[in-house]
Amino acid sequence: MMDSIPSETPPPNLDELAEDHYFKANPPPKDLAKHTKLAREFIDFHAAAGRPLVLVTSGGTTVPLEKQTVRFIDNFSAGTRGATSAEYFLEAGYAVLFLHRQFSLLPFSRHYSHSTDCFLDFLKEGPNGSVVARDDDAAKMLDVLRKYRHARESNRLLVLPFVSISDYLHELRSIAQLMTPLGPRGLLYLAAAVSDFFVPPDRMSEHKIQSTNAVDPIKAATTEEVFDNFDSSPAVPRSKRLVVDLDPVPKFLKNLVEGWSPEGMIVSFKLETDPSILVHKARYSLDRYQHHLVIGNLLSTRKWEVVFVSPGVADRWIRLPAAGKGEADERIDGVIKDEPLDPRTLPEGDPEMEIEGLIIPAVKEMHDKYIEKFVRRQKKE
Ligand code: 9Z3
Repeated sequence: MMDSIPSETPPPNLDELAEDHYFKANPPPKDLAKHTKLAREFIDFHAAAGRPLVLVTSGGTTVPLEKQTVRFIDNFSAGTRGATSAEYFLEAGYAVLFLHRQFSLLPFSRHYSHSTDCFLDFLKEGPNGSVVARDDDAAKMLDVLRKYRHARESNRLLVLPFVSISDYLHELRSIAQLMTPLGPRGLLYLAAAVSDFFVPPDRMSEHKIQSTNAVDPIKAATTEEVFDNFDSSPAVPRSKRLVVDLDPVPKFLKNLVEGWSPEGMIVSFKLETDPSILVHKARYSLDRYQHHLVIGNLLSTRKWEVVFVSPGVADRWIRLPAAGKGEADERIDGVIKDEPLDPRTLPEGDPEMEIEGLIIPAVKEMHDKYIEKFVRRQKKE
């Protein structure tokens, strides 16, 4: 007897399976529904106006060690890149959805927070019991205030917070999907410092991890499970050690490019500390995820230079000019460099210049071309 011919079932898509598993296993942040409602209204408003909209992600993502989180792992990012970029995007005519780590730097208020000064140092007593800006700070504050008011009053800026890595991924997925009506006018600018490792929920303690075994007998008596994440090394008493065993966070950039936001332009950042691998890693990420631009930066020089890595073109370094040099280009002291700067001999720059002031116009130029190409292709079809 002949075997029946099996019906043609497509092979399972491993990226989709990993996505499904991750988002089912890791609970969404409690405000996700509230945030998606705000994001939908904001996106639809700007999509209807035909305005470009950028999702800027910013700040570090925490890795909780306990479900009722007392302790977590964090990273260095204060959100400077994201908050500063958001201001330049607004200046370039974008609406900005700013998805940031709670309490990290925010556009506009960043000029007066997290600095060595307290914001009260910018103020003085004015006439009739009023409070006004100090003379030295007034002009700049007025400028920042006007830009901030304009962004708010024209509904150009929506600010949404996240805390943990799983909050971030849930928010990113939902917002990216909501950006569909923008088509190519949607830009995703992923500057958040995303953790590569996490504790999966099935290995995460519900309660605060104990540093002694004082409660073990109570737990044993009540037959409650005792959380166990300790190394069994006999050299150090078991009760004094905490061994943290982290899984890799699944890479969702491919899902983002192919599924969540297939028409938007996607810009990711690549952070390294070793200059000899930066460009290679950026190119690798681009090849692997097939998105549109990777901006590489080194921890030690990130405020002075970045490298643009995009498909089919040579790497492009963008640097702040040395003080007094005026023109910002790929040149430092007349020497064209296509290698990273030496962090020990960074040039004295103009303190008023920010590298995001060079990055955003360059990204916008690429985005404009991307939109044009998309529209041309659509007309042909
Ligand atoms: C960056 O590389 C950002 O530029 C910084 C900004 C985090 C260095 P600050 O907040 O720092 O201004 O102090 N962000 C992306 C780093 C990242 O996590 N990339 C991931 C990856 O390379 C995900 S796309 O795999």
